[in-house]
Amino acid sequence: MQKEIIIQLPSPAKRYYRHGWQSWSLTAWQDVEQPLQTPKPALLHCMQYDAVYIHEKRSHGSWVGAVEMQNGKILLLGALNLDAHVFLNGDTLVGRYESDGGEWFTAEGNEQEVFAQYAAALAKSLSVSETLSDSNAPTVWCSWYSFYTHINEENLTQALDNLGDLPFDVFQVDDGWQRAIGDWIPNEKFPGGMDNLAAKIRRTGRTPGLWLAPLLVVPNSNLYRQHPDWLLRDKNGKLVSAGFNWNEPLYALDTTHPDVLKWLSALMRQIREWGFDYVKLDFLYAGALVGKRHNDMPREQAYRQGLTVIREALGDAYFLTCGAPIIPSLGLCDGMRIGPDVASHWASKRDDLFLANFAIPGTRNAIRTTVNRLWLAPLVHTDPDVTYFAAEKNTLTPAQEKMLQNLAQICRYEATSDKPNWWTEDERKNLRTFLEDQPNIERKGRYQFTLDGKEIDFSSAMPIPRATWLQRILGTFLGWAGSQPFILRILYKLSQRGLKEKIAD
Ligand code: 9PG
Repeated sequence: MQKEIIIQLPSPAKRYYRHGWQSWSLTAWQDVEQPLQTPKPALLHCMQYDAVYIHEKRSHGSWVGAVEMQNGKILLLGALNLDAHVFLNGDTLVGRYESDGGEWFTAEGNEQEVFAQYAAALAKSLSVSETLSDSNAPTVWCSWYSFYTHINEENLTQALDNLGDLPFDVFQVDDGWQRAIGDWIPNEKFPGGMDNLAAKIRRTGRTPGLWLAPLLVVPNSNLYRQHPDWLLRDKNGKLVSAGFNWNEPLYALDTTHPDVLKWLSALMRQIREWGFDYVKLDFLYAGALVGKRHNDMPREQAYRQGLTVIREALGDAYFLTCGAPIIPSLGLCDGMRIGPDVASHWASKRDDLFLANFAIPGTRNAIRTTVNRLWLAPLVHTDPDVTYFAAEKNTLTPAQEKMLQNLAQICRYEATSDKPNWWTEDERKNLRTFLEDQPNIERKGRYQFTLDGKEIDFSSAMPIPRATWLQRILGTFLGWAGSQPFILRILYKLSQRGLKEKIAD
């Protein structure tokens, strides 16, 4: 048990490996001479990064940090327990637990080796089963990136039928079926009920999958009105913000409240009873925000306690975590999203230069963080998010689409969200080959691999663009605007208009 550890670097630091807090948070090797700017907007800090350390000026990251030194070697410092952070402080690496303290792991040497050793140590301390790493994740068709929330019984049934005999194990219904965030009952677009839809999916030979964000609550829900005492509050009794999405402010459940745990357990059993055997639980970071809990304990321990109850209630369902604090989820889930969302575009000037935010949906952001987290593979199925096959429906170049597909094969987690009627005959064929092939993968370097002997290089997705001072000034204004709920509401309305065209057949 050690609250703080300080390690002298044997050789000066060149690059620092910063590890993001939750699925979407930036994870990358950064040049120590070029500190990162604070990402914007502030209203979304708590849903993309760990807000506690958002203004930290030193290079830093969650649970683990590594330094590439002048002598070419890697020095890694990693926590083996929860609620820990690592900082690069001049010529030392500093690790600190937020609460009582815990165990530390250090290793020096070859990059692949030190990360593998850390993963092995984590497997022990978090009791991760060893069988996971040898198995493939199921192949998934997911509704999000083509329908967004505009799903209903008819269009999903249509998509299901149109998949034909493509080898997808899972048909996963994403966001849009629920009455409200907090009220996990089907809305008016699903008059037949979720059990009915699950049965329909099952009849096609696929496993029914469902999305929920069970730790979030919006003011517009019955849960919020009925159980104000279940919500996470700060020491002054004020509700803790869990961000802003779906045009609504978000709040979090207190997973140390016994009634919340009972409710979570009942909810998970309900989903299983409906017939869903693949469950994607999203926005899970909400359970690990700073607050004063019913049962006082460190925030990530509170989260892990909640997740333990969820895991138990889910039984043998496949459990995918998303928007999830990484280390506190290990050993309790089958799969984990290890990067931000992909998007139909490669990168965005607004997000890269004005907002300095690399956790926002975008294909380059997704590839960057996912590749830098591949060392997690022995501990969980690593989900890089979906791949695109319908070239007409996105602005990615063929090479960028291919890079994403190669990454999915390296992760052995293959999914798409394209509407089946978007594919040309050739694209359908490519998708089939992608799902059926199991290429032989070798890692050649930090960003280099071979797939069946063919060289793949992810280097072009790695740079972290830097803004000019003018862009920074404009960014300050944009960041302010992005933190005003009324401006976000206007942007939401506009995006909904553009969406109609994007999701059209
Ligand atoms: C459904 C989606 C999909 C998707 C999830 C998650 O504001 N944000 O930073 C932000 C990031 C990701 C996100 C939503 C908002 O998407 O990753 O696959 O399930 O929710 O709403």
